[in-house]
Amino acid sequence: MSRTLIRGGLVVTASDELHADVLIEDGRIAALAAHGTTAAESWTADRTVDATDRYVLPGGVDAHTHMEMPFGGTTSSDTFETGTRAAAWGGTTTIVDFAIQPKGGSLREGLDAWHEKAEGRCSVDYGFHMIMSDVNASSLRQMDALIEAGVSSFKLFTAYPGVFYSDDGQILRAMQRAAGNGGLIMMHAENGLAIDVLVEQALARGERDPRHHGEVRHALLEAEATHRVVRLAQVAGAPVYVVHVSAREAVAELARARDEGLPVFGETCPQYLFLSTDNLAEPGFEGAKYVCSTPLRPREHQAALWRGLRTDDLQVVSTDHCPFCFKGQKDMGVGDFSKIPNGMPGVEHRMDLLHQAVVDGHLTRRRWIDIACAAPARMFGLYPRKGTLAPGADADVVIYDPHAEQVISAETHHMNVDYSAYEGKRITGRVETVLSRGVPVIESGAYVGRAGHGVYLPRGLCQYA
Ligand code: DUC
Ligand code: ZN
Ligand code: ZN
Repeated sequence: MSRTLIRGGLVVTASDELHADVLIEDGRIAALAAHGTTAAESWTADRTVDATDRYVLPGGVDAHTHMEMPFGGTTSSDTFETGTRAAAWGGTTTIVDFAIQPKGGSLREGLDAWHEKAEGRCSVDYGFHMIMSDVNASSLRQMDALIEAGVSSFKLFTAYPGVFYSDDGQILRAMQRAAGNGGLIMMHAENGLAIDVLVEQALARGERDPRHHGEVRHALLEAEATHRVVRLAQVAGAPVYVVHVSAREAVAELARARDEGLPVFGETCPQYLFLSTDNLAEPGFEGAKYVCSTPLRPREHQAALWRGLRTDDLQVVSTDHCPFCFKGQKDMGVGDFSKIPNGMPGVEHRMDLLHQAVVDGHLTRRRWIDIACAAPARMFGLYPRKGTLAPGADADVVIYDPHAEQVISAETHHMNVDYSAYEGKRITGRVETVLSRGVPVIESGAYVGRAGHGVYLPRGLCQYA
């Protein structure tokens, strides 16, 4: 039996902060005991990690990534190997990525294809959601088997007509199925049909720069779709989780529904909390670096997102990590913003950016761990194996130095992408050591992990619905 002891740190979970020593046995948390007590002093271990003046955190759970995803005529630039290694550098020890049902194909085919990409390549553990790009009688029935296979959440889109778009009838049917089988429907909520009209009109007027991407994907078209999917879910009697919420009007729709007692949940992402349309309007073609959907909003929207995170109208911060290189991928849209591949890198910096939010006074430490670790684990049926530090949980542990200073840069990041959306941003706090199921992946600022250490996580049902 291997035993590791983490001594002297401040353990922070979603519910507690305590100066405690943590004992790990065979990849799981065996016990916590107050630092300096006879119980903790009596522990012996093969390996002791000194966490004095450090936080001891559960590994981050990023519930929204797109590794090597074919999209917009190209493929996102992080593989499962490079993307999960970058995740580990940033203190994220679980990702939930999106497998895609091929049009005309089955959910199982999509899942098998994503297993093939990920298996044997990941540095940290991974699960899958399923993007339903072809909702029909057969794929609706297959949802039940996917849940049995540990894929308990299904993403549908009101955006991207001709690609991932589902109409209201298809969305209602999927929600009805989820009401019966316990699945969670995740919605990309933007009115894609209306957006396509505005894209065509903008291009006809000669509005071709990246900043127009933000203008045509109007905040009200996010709010309208959010309202619609919330009410469709209410009619179906199903919970719904709205991904990458960026507009204050959309937060208001979620807050209203939650005030009515509906099982409605929302996620936002660091890019909406820290970046804005000012970035989309950067000179030349620079704005393309920030093209993603939902789009960045004017900075006035950020206050509503922070408030939503504090009041629990938004429960989760994930990254929607979907990187495309500036040279060779984003430049497919020079002269036509609608051809810029949609997506931004971020899997490496979520924990740090949210720690900066603690330093800046937007969040408490416990809320940081809630929205980044515990709530995503609960939302997607992984708790308490993931998302907390408690006896029996996987020993996914981050030793975090809250006083270290770092500057984010593409020169030093580990994601396979040639730019950083946060280039030059100063962050207080840094990941020092990361354990995945008790095994060191990052140790004193060096990668010591292994592609293939990460295992597939079959997930249970949403623990909030
Ligand atoms: N939005 C993005 O920006 N990229 C991937 C898919 C999505 O919905
Ligand atoms: Zn989306
Ligand atoms: Zn996404």
